[in-house]
Amino acid sequence: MGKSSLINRLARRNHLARVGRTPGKTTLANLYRLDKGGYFLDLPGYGYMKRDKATAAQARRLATAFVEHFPGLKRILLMVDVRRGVLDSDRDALDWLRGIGSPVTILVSKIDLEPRRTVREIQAEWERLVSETQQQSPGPLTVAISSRTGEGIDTLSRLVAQDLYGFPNS
Ligand SMILES: Nc1nc2c(ncn2[C@@H]2O[C@H](COP(=O)(O)OP(=O)(O)O)[C@@H](O)[C@H]2O)c(=O)[nH]1
Ligand SMILES: [Mg+2]
Repeated sequence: MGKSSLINRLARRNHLARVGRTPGKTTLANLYRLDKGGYFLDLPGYGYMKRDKATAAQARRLATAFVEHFPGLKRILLMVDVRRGVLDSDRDALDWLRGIGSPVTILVSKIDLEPRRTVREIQAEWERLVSETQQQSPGPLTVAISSRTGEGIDTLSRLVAQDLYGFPNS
């Protein structure tokens, strides 16, 4: 999906998070403590990955435990691959995440792999979907990013700083 690559970009480090050859294989949660305070939590994905049902259910339980009991959760970033479009499992996840009450922002990832127009279309589709039940959300509903080219990383970086420290200082 590109979560580890994004974390390395945000942290300006090359090997902080391990980038996998088989995306979406990690079933562990990774917690990053930020220098200026606060945490960035990397949770495994859901649905489409190549793994058995039991493991998928376990990943979901792990995510649920963190997300529902983490105090002061400022924002949920849901990363989706621009090449995949919107899947049923994405809608399910969105339904679940909405119930948590923190603002949800979709990170449309790997945008270097698609033409600009396709990226805009996919992003608009996500924008519509999220706005259905989240009209008055602080911050953007979607951010298009590429950890390869760096596009969108500053925007996201500022959003995280805004959420955690109240001003975009990173
Ligand atoms: N083209 C492209 N590939 C990416 C991007 N981000 C990650 N990848 C690749 O996708 C694969 C999985 O990346 P990783 O960061 O480990 O994803 P994770 O499993 O979600 O943590 C690796 O081969 C990365 O090089 C991106 O923005 N563009
Ligand atoms: Mg990873």
